[in-house]
Amino acid sequence: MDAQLQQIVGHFAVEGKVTGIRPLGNGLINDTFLVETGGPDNYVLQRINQSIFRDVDLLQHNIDCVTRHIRRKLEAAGERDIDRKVLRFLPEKTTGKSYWTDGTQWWRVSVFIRDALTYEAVTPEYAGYAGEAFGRFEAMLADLPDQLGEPIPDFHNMELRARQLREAVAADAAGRMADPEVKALVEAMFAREAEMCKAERMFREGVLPKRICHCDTKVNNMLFDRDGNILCVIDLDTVMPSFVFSDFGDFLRTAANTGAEDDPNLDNVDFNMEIFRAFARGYLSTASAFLTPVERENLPFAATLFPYMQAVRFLADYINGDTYYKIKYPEHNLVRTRAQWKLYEAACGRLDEMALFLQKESLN
Ligand code: GN1
Ligand code: MG
Repeated sequence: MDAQLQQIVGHFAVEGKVTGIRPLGNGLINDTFLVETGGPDNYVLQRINQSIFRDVDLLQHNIDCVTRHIRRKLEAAGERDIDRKVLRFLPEKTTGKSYWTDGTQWWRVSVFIRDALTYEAVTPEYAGYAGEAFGRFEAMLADLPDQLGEPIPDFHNMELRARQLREAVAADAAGRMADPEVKALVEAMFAREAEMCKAERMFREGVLPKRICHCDTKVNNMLFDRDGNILCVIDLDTVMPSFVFSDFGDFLRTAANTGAEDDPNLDNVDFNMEIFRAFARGYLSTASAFLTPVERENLPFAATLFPYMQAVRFLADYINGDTYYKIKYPEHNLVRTRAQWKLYEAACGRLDEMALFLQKESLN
């Protein structure tokens, strides 16, 4: 067992003797470990990527407010087994804060939720449960009394993401613009830019609200019980005010993709309408109460926006020389870009079908 990690865990009030610490999950940003103990609970230790989350105080403030609020709601609703339905972060022993830092690295510990399963892909049935869960998550946070900040400013702002791509192209820090494929992808992205930035325009016009959203609704950020019900939504780093498109679109970006996010074989990548229908139906069952007509009408747009935004972000990172996402091989961000672009085009081809489905659902 890594002695340094063990010492870091020692700053938190874990119960029981630590018997093992090993890597957990496959997030692209933070480093995550499972801490095994002889006590009643195991724990999750995370090193927060501070080059991305620059204001850890603000980040943890958001997470503390959100978990506290959800816990209260679950208690008020008379839920049982609450510790499996919302994350619980341990206080650091001397400061009482939900993180510990030595000034160069930032760490936090949460209770590992027992008997929970994670998936990289879901069935339509599970997608339906996920839709309900995200609608409920947004509904529960609608009356959050605290003010949340943006741990990554303008995180899902498409105008910003397009600007960052433009800056990456101009700087060409890794000399990758010489590749004609990269150039063609950049051009294809800019040709769709105006259309894909419509949410920001609607927001400025006052016709689209922001609500507190999760903003990283990948399939693997959800914990399921053995029956496929969602226990809990994890990875709360990006919870912040955003358009509902964020949660709707980003879930489908991973769940409705018939291939992997970084699938090297583009024949595997397509937009699965069965997953769309199941997820949308589940989401509407809990979100209909608060969605405005503009939000609802644009849910199909959201399903195209997120593969587009992710393609823009992966390509910008590739052009910048891979400074943001963890990569496993030199072309990884380009391979990811191709797969997300293919998914974007597939989702665009289904826009009418998605709209029709949602219209029919609203009549039911
Ligand atoms: C990152 O941390 P992780 O792997 O759950 C990223 C998301 C991207 C995702 C792509 C803070 O999420 O926005 O959609 O990778 N998170 C951040 O897989 O940038
Ligand atoms: Mg994650």
